[in-house]
Amino acid sequence: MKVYRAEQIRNVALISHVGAGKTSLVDAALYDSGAATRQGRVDEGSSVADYDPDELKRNMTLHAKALPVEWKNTKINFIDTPGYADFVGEVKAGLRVADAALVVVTAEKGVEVGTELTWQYSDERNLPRMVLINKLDRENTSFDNALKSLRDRFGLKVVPLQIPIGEQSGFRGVVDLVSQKGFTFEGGNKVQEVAIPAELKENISSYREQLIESAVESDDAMMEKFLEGEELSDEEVLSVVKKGTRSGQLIPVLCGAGSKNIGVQTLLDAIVDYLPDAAETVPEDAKELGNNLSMFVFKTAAAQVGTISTFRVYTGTLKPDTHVYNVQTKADERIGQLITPRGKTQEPATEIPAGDIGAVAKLSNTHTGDTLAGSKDVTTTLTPINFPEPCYTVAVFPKSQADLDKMGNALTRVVEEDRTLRVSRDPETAEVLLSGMGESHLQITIEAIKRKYGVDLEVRDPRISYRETIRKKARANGRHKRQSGGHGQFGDVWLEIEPLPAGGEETFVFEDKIVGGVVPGQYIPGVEKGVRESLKRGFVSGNPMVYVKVALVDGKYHPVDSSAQSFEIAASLGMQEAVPQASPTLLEPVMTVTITVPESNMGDVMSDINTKRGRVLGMALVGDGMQQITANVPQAEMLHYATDLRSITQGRGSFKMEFYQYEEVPANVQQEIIAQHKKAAEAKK
Ligand SMILES: Nc1nc2c(ncn2[C@@H]2O[C@H](COP(=O)(O)OP(=O)(O)OP(=O)(O)O)[C@@H](O)[C@H]2O)c(=O)[nH]1
Ligand SMILES: [Mg+2]
Repeated sequence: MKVYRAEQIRNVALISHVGAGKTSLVDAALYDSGAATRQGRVDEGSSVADYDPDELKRNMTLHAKALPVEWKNTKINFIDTPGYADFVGEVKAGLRVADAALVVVTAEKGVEVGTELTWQYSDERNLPRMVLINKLDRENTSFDNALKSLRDRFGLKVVPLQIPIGEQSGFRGVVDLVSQKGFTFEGGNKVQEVAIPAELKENISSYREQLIESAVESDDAMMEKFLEGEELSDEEVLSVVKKGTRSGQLIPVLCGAGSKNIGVQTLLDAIVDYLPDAAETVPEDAKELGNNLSMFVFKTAAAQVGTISTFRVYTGTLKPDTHVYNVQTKADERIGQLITPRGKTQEPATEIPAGDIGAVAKLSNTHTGDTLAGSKDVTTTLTPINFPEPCYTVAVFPKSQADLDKMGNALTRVVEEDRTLRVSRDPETAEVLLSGMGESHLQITIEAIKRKYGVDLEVRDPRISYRETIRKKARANGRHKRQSGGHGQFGDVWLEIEPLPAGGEETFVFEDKIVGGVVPGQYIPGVEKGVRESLKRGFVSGNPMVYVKVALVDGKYHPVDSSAQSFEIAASLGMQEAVPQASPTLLEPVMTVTITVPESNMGDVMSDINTKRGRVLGMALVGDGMQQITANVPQAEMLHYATDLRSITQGRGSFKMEFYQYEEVPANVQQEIIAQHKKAAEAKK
């Protein structure tokens, strides 16, 4: 592929609700531009873009990918992204290096939840955008309805740039409202200019008027001309549409059916004509670096040839066989061969200039989100990707010893690739926890770990760290006596136990109340140790006991047979006696949960919290029709909340949570936990 300068490059992220047809569109564009000899098809597994085994298996895009399409002396770097909500990190990564977004909606559904969410992410980056109303070939679709849903949701700045010729099975082309020309696409990648069908003529002038009216908002001189009733030339219209699109005052709407290859070439033309080029859009953080080479890595993925890092160059030019410095990790990285990535059919590149996207293999110390620079003098990093926090956690277990040995490394690697994953170890349960954006995200990660690193992992719900405590005072004796051969063992203690204030600073207090040396001082540490150990093990559920005060009040010793160890055992036996008389009970971690949902979902979210044994603390309006609910909910009920909330709000809701305090578990739930513990303990025997 020839080298394109920034002025000839358009970096366009494709975003949508899941399945709107983004990938099919890229496959058609690759075919139309001559990069592919046949049109790849996601349904047949022949897509150039969706080729990863996990993508093929699920028939959906899982990774952000750069797919350059050469069109009219311009390189359009499409960045295809997943529509499925769990992969929001990939969408954010794709948008991070794009200069514009192409929002795809279907003619069937118009605006969907995924459209709204990805629109919002584009707003976060102030990206100019265009909308494609896709799948216009399908039954029961309507351009007008889809357009209406767009304007209702995103405002009147959303205006058609094209209107369809024919509808549903008769959909065959588009009329371009600027040039007032008609194009039909019938058979493969052929396009034909046609006369505008008579029945559309009337519509066209009113749509064109609407387009111009919105576009002139971005240009005072043109606005004046327009208001005075003067006719604008086609060039003038093109230039104001361009200006309006770049400033975000206008969002042009196009028509198509990607898989049928209708409207794809007119879409490519519009991208070249109206979307900003890479030279216009150098961001402030990159400008500061002057001519120094700087590049931003938005994707890393393990492949057979080693890790492939995909990046956008912001300043300077990257050449093969050079060195770059990783500003984050301070690593010196050797750049070998340069690659122009294009799904499964990558090409070698001679250089990657500013504004373009490229890839290299085998960077050893570079991860997603890192900045690479041509010189060590560069110390500031480019703006990172605004990844969301993980909201779903599982515990992972190796299936065999071999898996155990390789597990740590594999987890570290996937977390470096995918920044919406986190690995941690629960210090209490000693479980390894993997957190991500949802059940599917984690499941796909586990499958990828098996395929790429040969590590077989099993997933379970994380164990909840319960606590035991007591509700009243008790007094009991513990006596350890053994006579075996010569030297015996003897210890005898009386313990008094009582609850400490729950939630207080102190979780355990030991008091030595021995008078008259009935238990000699040298054995007391043994008693305390025995008590502590038994508290650590727990008495009813296998969880540690807290908030208890234990006093050693009386005891006996034997001048020859007693030892610290004998007293340790006696104390432990004493605790076993005392606790059952002291109304032992279970405590569970309760979380403070902050949930943001559309107002219309409030009722359902609150009643769901009730079924989860939660307490709503308050709610507040946070703008844009969203409400924030704060509640305390037991952790045990929140393990699958990401999935529950998604189904209640169709994906519009989000939540955060943090530990609040330990609270007593209701009796019926306690019984279940205790029964489960008994069963597990039996199984171990
Ligand atoms: N009838 C019709 N079907 C289409 C069109 N475009 C795509 N499809 C079908 O819609 C389904 C989803 O297409 P994809 O291209 O994978 O959609 P996507 O937006 O990339 O999906 P995700 O990446 O998973 O979000 C496939 O079955 C396609 O064949 C179209 O223009 N018309
Ligand atoms: Mg896709």
